[in-house]
Amino acid sequence: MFEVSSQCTGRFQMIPFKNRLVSDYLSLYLNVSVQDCGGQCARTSNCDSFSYQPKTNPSECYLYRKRVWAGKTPAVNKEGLVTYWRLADHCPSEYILNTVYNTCFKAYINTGDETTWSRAMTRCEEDGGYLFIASSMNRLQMVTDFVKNLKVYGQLTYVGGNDVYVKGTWEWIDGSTEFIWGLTEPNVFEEHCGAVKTQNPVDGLRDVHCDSLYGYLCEIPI
Ligand SMILES: [Ca+2]
Repeated sequence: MFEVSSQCTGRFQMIPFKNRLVSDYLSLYLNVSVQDCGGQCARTSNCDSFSYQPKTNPSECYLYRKRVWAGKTPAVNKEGLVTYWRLADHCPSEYILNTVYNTCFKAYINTGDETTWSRAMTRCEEDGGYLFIASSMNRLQMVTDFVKNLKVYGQLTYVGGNDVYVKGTWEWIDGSTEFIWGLTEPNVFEEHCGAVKTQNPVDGLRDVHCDSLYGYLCEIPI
């Protein structure tokens, strides 16, 4: 993470997914440093992430309207590109802060919230985040604790893992590839989206059909 300050401030975090240029960027700056690229993003009110290519001459700095993520389309391969997300200062209302992971969490698991995986992702994006990254046992436990506090017990609930973009290659929104699968999962090749059972998320992830209607878990890093 690095911080940019001058008249405008911003905090940015490098994320694991690399080498992919999302082609609907807001603007391109050439021959600036990574700090100046972050500064341009910080000064641009609707900039939520940027990608920086330090190796070309001139260097390239792309600003985005959203926090772009692994698998986001339209995207093209671009070697050496590193992506950073602008971090929020605080959780939006109705989101719960987790101070261990510096992330905000919200469960859309009430009756009427059920939707498809891609609509759930869009809904999380509208909040400024993405579908929850349940890439470790600690993070699966976090779902358990949060849902227990809510005293809400849903059924299957979408999280951000998927192999929508490269079939058979499962990844999280941030490009990480650690998956703790439930017993016998992933078990169906046509199931390309990740879900957990809110009663017992630590039993591991399941692959499900992306068009199934489920609740979902959103997160926003801070
Ligand atoms: Ca399955």
